[in-house]
Amino acid sequence: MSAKNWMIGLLALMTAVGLTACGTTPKKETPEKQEQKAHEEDHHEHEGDQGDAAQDLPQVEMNLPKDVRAGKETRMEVRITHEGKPVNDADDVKFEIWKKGAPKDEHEKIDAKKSGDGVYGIEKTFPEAGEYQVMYHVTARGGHVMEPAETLTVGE
Ligand SMILES: [Cu+2]
Repeated sequence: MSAKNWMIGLLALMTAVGLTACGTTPKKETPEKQEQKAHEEDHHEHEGDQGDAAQDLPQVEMNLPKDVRAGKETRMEVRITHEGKPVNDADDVKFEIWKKGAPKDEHEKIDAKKSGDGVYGIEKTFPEAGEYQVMYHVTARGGHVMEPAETLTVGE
């Protein structure tokens, strides 16, 4: 009985790791698949030493601007909080941006800079109008937070 429960637990953990994993490991210049694997292993370690991780993860709120135009500098920000307070010591905050349908190796990753209390942002000029996907990757307080990309429409 305990062996079976253990298997279920392992499966649940693997699912959780899979959901939070991303292919962003800028320190290594390895092919994408290896990067992904390395990243997943990072997550795995976090899970192990943290126990009830979900409860402790920082909260990230992304507000994409409404009226975005091609060729015009656009500011995008996330606000990070942890246990109700702004997080000003995030280890790594990145934006990942790509034109809808673009392959993974054409995704642009931009490091965000802290610009306010718990606020981190980037400036990006979109070269052409169209539909873009935007997502964030936040590493802070021993956890990694990311969510499925949001669509941003860039006008002429
Ligand atoms: Cu990520």
